[in-house]
Amino acid sequence: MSLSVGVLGYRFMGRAHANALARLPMFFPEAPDVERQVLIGRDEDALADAADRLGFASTATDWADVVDEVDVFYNLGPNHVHAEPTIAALEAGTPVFCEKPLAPTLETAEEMATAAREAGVPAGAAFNYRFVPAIQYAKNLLEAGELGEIHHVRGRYLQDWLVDPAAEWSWRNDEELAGSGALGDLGSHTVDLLRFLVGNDDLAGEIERVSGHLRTFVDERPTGDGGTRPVTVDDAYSAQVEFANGTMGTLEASRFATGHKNDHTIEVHGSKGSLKFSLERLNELEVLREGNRGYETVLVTDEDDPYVDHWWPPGHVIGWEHTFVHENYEFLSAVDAGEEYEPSFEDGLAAQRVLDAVERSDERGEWVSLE
Ligand code: SOE
Repeated sequence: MSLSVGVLGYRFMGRAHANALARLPMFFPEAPDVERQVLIGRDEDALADAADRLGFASTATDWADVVDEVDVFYNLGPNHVHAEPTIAALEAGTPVFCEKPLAPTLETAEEMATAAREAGVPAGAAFNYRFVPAIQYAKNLLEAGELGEIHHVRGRYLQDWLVDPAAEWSWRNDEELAGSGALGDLGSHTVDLLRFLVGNDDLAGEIERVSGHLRTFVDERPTGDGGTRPVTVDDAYSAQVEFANGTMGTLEASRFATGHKNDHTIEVHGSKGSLKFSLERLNELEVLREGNRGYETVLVTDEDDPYVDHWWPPGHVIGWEHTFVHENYEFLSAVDAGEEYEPSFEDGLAAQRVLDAVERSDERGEWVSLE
């Protein structure tokens, strides 16, 4: 059966997911056939050009005309556009794949998760970094107990695209449109990855309380038409977190980390060993195994490593865009089989709870327990 897909959004994430859909027949022949049926956007000229380049059969300027006409709805729009079309699609019984973070606020994320529960169809949160082979290799090590009791986790996501005060204002700088800045945009990835790696009860469990700090370094930006608009979200955050089983976590993200472009690193320290992952070297995992004096660098590109056999022989490394192919393969396979998909909206909501607690902690200047 071929799945018709309607996609809202055609810029950065639109290209990443359209590229992923186009790769599936060639590299994941067992994936369901997918028809890129309709691309949704507001600017008709830009939309027509994007539909042509991204391989969509048609376009629409109103999502309401689409969400009950396709087999799957992708919401790749800005955060403030996630809820309404997604809930409408779910109420029409259409499975949804929504970019992260789920919503600008915890309250809206709860509404979206409730709609997904009531719809009873797959609702995926597009946390693509779960689908890095090295991350799944790390998860397998952790769940096999190879690192022992987990004492520390550390997640850091550093970019520098806003360090120039002349960098233009965008929706990502606005609390109404985005919800938060680096916290939601980057911190949501880190929180989800830590939940994926050590979130089960045998390891760290869930994050239970946080102490957060948010900072805006530049509070007004040019809008390109000679005007300016205020920045009403964080440029950077840091947080201490405590997991249910006592694991200590240190998290941070910044859009002002000069010299760092897309530097997402995860570290885990256990009683029997440690591991370190860096997105800038995403084919590798550094592992300190029990009894060894130093880390070994594992090149996670063997045929039996996750997803690698779909691509190239050992050592022929993959890239950032391949994580989108993997997540689209898994999501569309779940839709086709009528099965659950993770990360679901429950995972999106769980991440949103942590983001909200970090913001509340920053406001109060004290530790905050998750509700
Ligand atoms: C921010 O610049 C951003 O594009 C995030 O929105 C993405 O989720 C991340 O994967 C890369 O950086």
